[in-house]
Amino acid sequence: MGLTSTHWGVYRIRKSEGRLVGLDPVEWDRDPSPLGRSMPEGVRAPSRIARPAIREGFLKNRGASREGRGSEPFVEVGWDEAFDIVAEELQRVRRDFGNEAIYGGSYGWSSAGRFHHAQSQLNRFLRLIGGYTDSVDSYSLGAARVILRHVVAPWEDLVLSHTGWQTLEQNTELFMAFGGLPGKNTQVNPGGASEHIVRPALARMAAAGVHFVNVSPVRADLGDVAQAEWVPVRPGSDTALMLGLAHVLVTETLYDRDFIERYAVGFETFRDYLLGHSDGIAKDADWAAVLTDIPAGRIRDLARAMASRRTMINVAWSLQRAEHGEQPYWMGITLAALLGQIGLPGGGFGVGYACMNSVGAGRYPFSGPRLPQGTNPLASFIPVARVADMFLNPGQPYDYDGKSYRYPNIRLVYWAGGNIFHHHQDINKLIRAWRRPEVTIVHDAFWTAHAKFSDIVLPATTTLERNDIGSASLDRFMIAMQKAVEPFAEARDDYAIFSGIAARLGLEEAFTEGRTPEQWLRVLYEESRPRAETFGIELPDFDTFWREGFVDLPRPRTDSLMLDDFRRDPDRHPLKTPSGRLEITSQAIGSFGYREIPAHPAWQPPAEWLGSATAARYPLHLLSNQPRTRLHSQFDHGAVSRESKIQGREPLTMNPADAAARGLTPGAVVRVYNDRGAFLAGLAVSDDIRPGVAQIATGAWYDPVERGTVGSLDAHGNPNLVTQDVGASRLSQGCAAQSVLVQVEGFEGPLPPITAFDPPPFIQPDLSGIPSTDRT
Ligand SMILES: Nc1nc2c(c(=O)[nH]1)N[C@H]1C(S)=C(S)[C@@H](COP(=O)(O)OP(=O)(O)OC[C@H]3O[C@@H](n4cnc5c(=O)[nH]c(N)nc54)[C@H](O)[C@@H]3O)O[C@H]1N2
Ligand SMILES: Nc1nc2c(c(=O)[nH]1)N[C@H]1C(S)=C(S)[C@@H](COP(=O)(O)OP(=O)(O)OC[C@H]3O[C@@H](n4cnc5c(=O)[nH]c(N)nc54)[C@H](O)[C@@H]3O)O[C@H]1N2
Ligand SMILES: [Mo]
Repeated sequence: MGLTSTHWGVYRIRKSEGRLVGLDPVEWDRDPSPLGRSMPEGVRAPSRIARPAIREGFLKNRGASREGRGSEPFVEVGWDEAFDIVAEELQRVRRDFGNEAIYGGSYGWSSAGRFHHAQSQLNRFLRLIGGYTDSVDSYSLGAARVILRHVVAPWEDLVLSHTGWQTLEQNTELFMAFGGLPGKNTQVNPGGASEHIVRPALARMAAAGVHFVNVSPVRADLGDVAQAEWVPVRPGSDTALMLGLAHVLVTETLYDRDFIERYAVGFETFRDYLLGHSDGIAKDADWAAVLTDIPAGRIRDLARAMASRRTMINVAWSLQRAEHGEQPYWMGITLAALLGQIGLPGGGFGVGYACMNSVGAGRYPFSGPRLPQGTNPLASFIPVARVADMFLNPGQPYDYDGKSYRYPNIRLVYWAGGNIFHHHQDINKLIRAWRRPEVTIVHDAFWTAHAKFSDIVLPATTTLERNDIGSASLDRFMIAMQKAVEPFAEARDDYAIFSGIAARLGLEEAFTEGRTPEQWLRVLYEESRPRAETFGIELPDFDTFWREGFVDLPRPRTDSLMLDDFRRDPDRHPLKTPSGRLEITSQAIGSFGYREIPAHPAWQPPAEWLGSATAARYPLHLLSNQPRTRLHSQFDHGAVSRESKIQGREPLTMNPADAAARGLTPGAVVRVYNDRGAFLAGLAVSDDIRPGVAQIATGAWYDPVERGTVGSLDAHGNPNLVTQDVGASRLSQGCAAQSVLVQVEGFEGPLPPITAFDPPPFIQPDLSGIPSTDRT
């Protein structure tokens, strides 16, 4: 049977009488993800977009009607009419305002498969028509990406060179996991996770006697290692904890002075801060204990243990998705520098173990087939998480990484492969911002909130409805992805959609290069063979690959060892920092003059955390982490996600004491709120979450009780109703979703129904052309 590849794994397609009935994990995957179970039924769900649809007001009055976004019904139209309108709007905006007025930053994970990758197709199309305003960085790693390149190395270099799990198993004695090592997150990998390696690796390490310390408000973040030690830190206080640890290392001279001297710059300035010489406050264990809720004695013991063992310090990405999110990364690396084990097997630091499957895979960083996207002729960009600010403040200045920029004036927004009404913070602010552009266009397979808030909605196929090639960096297999079912209703591939629009603009040949999708697959695959050869990998020809269904790529003979060449000879292998060394103090960052991020790592209290004045009114810190039951918002309507809901709502977990203090019982529907917004959730209680903290996964589809309305209650549990839309700092402008305080109360009154998975209302609905079996 043929294979398909998703961000959460590779599956064999099981059919019965021509119908897709199941996706079975491949035999080589020892820890397959259950998420595949959501797909066979999920791709034929009522929330599929059947045909092109245009918001009623837009059809009549175009941009003048944009207040109607999210509330007005849609009119279904034919593809020709849709293409005409899209082409007309693109031409108008380009002519009147220039290409800069098109926002194509289109953040989102799309689907696996290298050719039918929605965002790559969009980039290729928009670059061909003269460019667009783009986005840089990511929601995943906004703060980390910027700080890492200043103080150690570009994130891309680090992530590809993480020390392999096998080396950790053989050498690490103590694994300090800030944010834990949550198995749930290792289900996925962008572009494909053909073999799940992390949980088996953790089991081997535990068996080998590695001691794991889970520094997290949530015990389950290291739930795969039964004997892991739990340090239930206050959310947002990890930098204070790390400073407390560093204080012990420095004052008890447990740190590696030779390492610091040879490999780092700026230690003295930092030491003066740490010891309180520069500001009168010693960042000692007692100081840290007050901020973190971790007793001083325990902090001292941990520091001494770290200094006496081969220690790996890993910092989960969640820690930097916060106000001052740069700090735990900078400070984590500083702590590793003090231990002096960077570049040694099993020691040093990690910046993403267990955040995804591939980190630490120890494989060749081989670049497989990729769609050529061209280059954007325009330089216009924003840091991705500033998107609502861009819409709200055209022409206004903002800072980013030491420079000052102005927000462009966006007239047309084009999205393919993302869901901003899932991923962006402060949805009520987003709704106001989203009313600013004149036109919003989206391709998706499903009626997500993003689609419901758009003017022009074009139905895309899903992975299972087309052939493609699965190939992700550091992943073990290349996969011949086989079409499993016919496209739903009138859905088309993103490629076909852009080809149709390009034809209206006289650019069809330039966009398609005269190729069918199948011809593209062959060309992209063949183009990747010489790249493979540079790693000594011999790929079979395309026909053999397609016939056999996959290529098992060889592993390098030895695991990679992060920064070992730098350790061997820092003069011959300097870092890409200004000094060529680890920058414990960064002159560059100091020169930017940002008050909130001085020249060395420092504790900067966030505006929202349990230590701030706001906690008097909103006494719970809300963690919105990655979901176990889906990838972000994808297949929230699928079986695995829906089985986890409580009274149809996303589960919110609280400590039993916090629930009891509010008179709340498990299974109840609760209202979670702050000054920014409110959502409903289903209550779960657990001793495995520290008091003062509530946790809800991201990804429940936004379900406003009053459609299209700022301030509406969300019936379903999207945490971005309450999160803050502020930059981590002016340095990175990264997303700060984790810094948020809320209150939780029982929900009284009639429960609003869940309508998130229903299509929007249509006028003149004409479903006659759609086979009734596709509608179930
Ligand atoms: N509060 C809070 N918010 C967060 C986070 C958090 O931790 N807390 N995490 C953030 C992070 S790290 C991320 S990465 C983002 C994720 O945010 P997104 O990447 O926007 O989330 P997805 O749900 O993966 O959205 C992908 C969309 O693409 C569609 N799609 C899939 N395949 C195709 C295709 O072939 N063609 C087209 N046209 N569409 C397709 C899917 O149906 C889906 O609607 O969320 C961010 N938001
Ligand atoms: N199943 C599944 N896996 C995924 C994804 C998904 O949607 N579904 N998304 C993928 C993506 S796009 C990304 S970017 C990665 C993200 O990887 P991460 O950002 O690391 O993932 P999260 O689950 O948000 O956070 C990990 C844990 O950190 C803890 N945490 C939160 N705040 C703090 C804090 O202040 N201090 C400490 N010490 N701990 C804290 C939370 O309890 C949380 O469970 O995950 C990827 N993996
Ligand atoms: Mo992410």
